[in-house]
Amino acid sequence: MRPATEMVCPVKLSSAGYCCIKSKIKRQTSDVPIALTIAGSDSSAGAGAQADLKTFTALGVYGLTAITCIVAETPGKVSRIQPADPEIVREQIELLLKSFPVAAIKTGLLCNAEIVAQVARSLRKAKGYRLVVDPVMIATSGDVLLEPEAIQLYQRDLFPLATLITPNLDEATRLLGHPIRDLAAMHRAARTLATKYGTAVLLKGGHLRGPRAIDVLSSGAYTKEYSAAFLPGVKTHGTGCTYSAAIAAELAKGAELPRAIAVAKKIVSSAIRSHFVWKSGRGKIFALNPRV
Ligand code: PXL
Repeated sequence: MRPATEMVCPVKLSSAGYCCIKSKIKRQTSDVPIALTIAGSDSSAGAGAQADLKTFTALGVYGLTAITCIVAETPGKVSRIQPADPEIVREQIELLLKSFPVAAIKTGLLCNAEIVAQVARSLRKAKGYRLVVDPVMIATSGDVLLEPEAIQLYQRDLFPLATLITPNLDEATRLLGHPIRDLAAMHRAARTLATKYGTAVLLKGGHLRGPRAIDVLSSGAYTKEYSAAFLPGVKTHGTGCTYSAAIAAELAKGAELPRAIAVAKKIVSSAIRSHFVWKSGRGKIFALNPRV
């Protein structure tokens, strides 16, 4: 073997003195789209900011995060929620939006009224992004994740900034004040919410048990259904997060809203179909597998 001192770098040094291997280092600006998630941290990584990042990556989008709270949990059991100081939430969002060309943003769990108000203030100052608001209120496990006072602020401050709002049936029931029991009622509810908030609404019907999981998009101008086979027996955790993150990723790539939702619906169905399952001391643990 030749001694190290005799090794010659095959490419010339740049003016800064760095060895620049042209074939390996790309110097032009990246054209990968960027999406930001403003969400809670789920320690089990099936929901929240972790699910969003996995989904962004699977869809070829570079993901950024602004963490709103830390949730100690496993699928099916929320053990503790620690909200972040609204000031650090503000700093994460404003720093990221000043520094990166963010094309799309999604909000997930915002935890309390102060954080909802702060997120709205920070987003109002920025321009040029498309916003998906997933109004996370209750976990699949039934645990309450959002302070009731925060729901007023969502409606007053955050919904007016949104390109799309993605409530599930429980969240839409909370927003409307009456239950939604079948597909015809879902159509009515989606239209009412779209008119009330002046933005597009994707009402997710996954909790209406039946052979198909049907969602209804209403934009005021049109209504559209998205349908996929309902997959029984998989204890899902994080499907809502994965869905809204996939929509944000497709919007970041420049897709029109109906197309972004169609792609996202396929990703979620595939993530459920190809789920992981492990045996543990407390029974089986399931996790989604977001991939294209
Ligand atoms: O799936 C809703 C959700 C969103 N965000 C975080 C969560 C959960 C559910 O547990 O922990 C951080």
